[in-house]
Amino acid sequence: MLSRLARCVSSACISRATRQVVNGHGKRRLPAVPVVPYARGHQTLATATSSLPVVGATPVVRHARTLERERLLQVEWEDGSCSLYPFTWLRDNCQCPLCTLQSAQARSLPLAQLDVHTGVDSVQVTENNKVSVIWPDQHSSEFDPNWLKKRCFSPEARQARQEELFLNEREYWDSGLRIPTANFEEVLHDDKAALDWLLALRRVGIVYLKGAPVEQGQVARLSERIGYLRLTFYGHTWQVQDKPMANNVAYTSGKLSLHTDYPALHHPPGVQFLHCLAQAREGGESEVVDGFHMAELLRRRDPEAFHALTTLRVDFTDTGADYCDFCVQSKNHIIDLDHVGRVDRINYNNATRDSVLDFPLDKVQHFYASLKAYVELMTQPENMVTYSMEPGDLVTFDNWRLLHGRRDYLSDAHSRRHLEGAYLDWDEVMSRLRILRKAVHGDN
Ligand code: OGA
Ligand code: NM2
Ligand code: ZN
Ligand code: ZN
Repeated sequence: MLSRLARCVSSACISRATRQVVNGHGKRRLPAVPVVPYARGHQTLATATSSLPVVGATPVVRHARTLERERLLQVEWEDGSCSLYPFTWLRDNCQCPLCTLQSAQARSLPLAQLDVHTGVDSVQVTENNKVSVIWPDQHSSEFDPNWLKKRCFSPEARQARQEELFLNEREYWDSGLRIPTANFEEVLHDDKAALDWLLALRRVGIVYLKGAPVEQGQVARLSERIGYLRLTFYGHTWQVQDKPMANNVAYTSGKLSLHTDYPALHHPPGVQFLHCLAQAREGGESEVVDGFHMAELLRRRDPEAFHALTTLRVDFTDTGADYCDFCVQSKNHIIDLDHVGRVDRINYNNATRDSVLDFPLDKVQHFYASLKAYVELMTQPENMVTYSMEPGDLVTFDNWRLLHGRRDYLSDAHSRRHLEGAYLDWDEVMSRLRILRKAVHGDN
């Protein structure tokens, strides 16, 4: 029985996309993350976005049968591979109008009505290539082969499916990055251009848009292309200018060292837009670095520093008034890891890092040394990309991944530097990306 399962699992559902991450022994390994050999300057989006999902033909079911003892349905596909599906899962996901509210594509079957020990009365492959299941209470379900194949439980199929949903594979970069660049109006009006923009934003972490009208309101227009923007205490959109009695270091003409925005929130904005309306006569250049890449370098070169920054929770604080008055406190790791240990989010703004430091005395010195090691890595010229925004340029970037900064600038009555900014969250951006992918490439 074990060998039968093993045979089935190992041959099942290894799609083209996942084949490359399965080595000769059938063992999974994490895909290597390449540092892209970019040359200086900008690059078009066409070269920044690569692999698109291949829309395959409908898979044909050769045979379907039950493995009674294991309570699994085994589907053998035309190409000889097979997939296994637990009875309980199949019953839970019956697609009939009684079990699913079709208009919402949502489950209407309550868990109370699910027998988690259910058997199956009979199984057959219908003339139109569907898998039909009759349950012990004579309820019947019909499963579409495409739908089933997509939900195959093999590790390879699951990995491919998760990558398709969440696009967590990133291209790491350093000072050689040519920032992917597109035209602002094209992204607003053309679905393919918008899709390429969001794919590059996800994969590379930064996309430059040129040709935006030089007037306020453009970051809001671009947010509407996605859905809606993220309101914070700094307003729906916010004006980065040298202001008297600035309520944030960003609103001065001073240098901003590399930072992510808003680590004072427990859920910092995922995506940031900055639109240049006026540049300074002198200074004001932008700097960006790939925080994920730098974190991986730190993990390899200084594991103890990496450990400190991923385990110590640092207090951040932000008090003042803008959209309304605020008194914000958070505790964040400088480097957040996900459940499998991949770098997930960087939370670091030296301006809002609190003087309240909530760790034992004997951890303080090591924390500072660790943070310094990370910051020194990212400020190396070989890791940083510098550019100067011109009026009409609009930069979009992953605020969970990139650290950004600006050089100090000359501020006087004749030349007032002015950027307008807005935040979005990744859930909304990924939602638009999936819809555009469907519109441009069709559903698969
Ligand atoms: C900010 C910021 C960049 C700039 O406002 O948080 O990073 O170039 N601004 O002024
Ligand atoms: N604003 C003020 O972490 C931060 O304080 C970033 C940036 C919105 C430009 C806030
Ligand atoms: Zn049903
Ligand atoms: Zn910022």
